[in-house]
Amino acid sequence: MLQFDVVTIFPPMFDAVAEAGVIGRAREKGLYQLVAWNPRDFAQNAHRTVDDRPYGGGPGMVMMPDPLGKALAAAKQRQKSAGVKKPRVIHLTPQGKLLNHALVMDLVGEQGIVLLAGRYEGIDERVVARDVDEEISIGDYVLSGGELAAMVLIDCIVRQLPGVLGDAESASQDSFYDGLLDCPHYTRPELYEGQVVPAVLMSGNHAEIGRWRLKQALGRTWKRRPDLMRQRKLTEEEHGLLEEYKRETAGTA
Ligand code: 9WO
Repeated sequence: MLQFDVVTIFPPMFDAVAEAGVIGRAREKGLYQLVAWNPRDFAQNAHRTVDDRPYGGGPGMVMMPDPLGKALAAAKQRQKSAGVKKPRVIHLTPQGKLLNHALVMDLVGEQGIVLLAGRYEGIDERVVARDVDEEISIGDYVLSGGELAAMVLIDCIVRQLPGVLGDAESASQDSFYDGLLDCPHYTRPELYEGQVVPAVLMSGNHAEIGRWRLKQALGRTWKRRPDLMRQRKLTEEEHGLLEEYKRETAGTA
């Protein structure tokens, strides 16, 4: 069972992932465990203070190293008790390495993961130096804290665990699984607000349907994410399908 520990001053935020949808079900099934640690519970004074003014001056506050370090130590101790040899300790920050599907698949192979979610203007860098293995960003924007980023990471890791998704929703069918964006999807009715479903999807010809879906995935990736396209080697067949897509969509928006 994959072990997660999270260090956060807002443990209740993590009830959202622990309870809802396939990720909540996976926890009920015992496919992963998640424990939150609050640095306030390790603070020294009656006010349970975990932040202080930044050395060098300037606005805002910085998370103090001592309560954070003690919460992290408790998290690592729990990982050890759960049988994890060496947990990956990850700090969620816009300064980190950008999360992608390959990094998710790398993390799915871990026995245990400790997530550090900062607040205020950030955490004392000495905690990063001593305790953190890697810094990860979920995108180039600033949040109010690392918690939502930690939950994004938990969600995309857990849904890759064996037994979390059924056959129908299998992760191998996902966008990015094969380095491409997903194809468009349609369901009933056949005519909606004057728009019809592409005829090939109504044909029952599964070879043709497969070709169409791959062509759409290639075309969308080429048009919307040229960065992904440059990373993805195309087979002869895929190259042909992409050329078909370009011919068919030439002159359209
Ligand atoms: C605030 C800020 C303001 C101006 C210019 C740069 C800035 N960076 C930050 C900042 O990193 N604030 C953090 C809030 C402090 C600690 C955690 N917080 C956080 C984490 N915001 N956003 C994230 C995050 C984490 C992972 N991926 C994307 C965003």
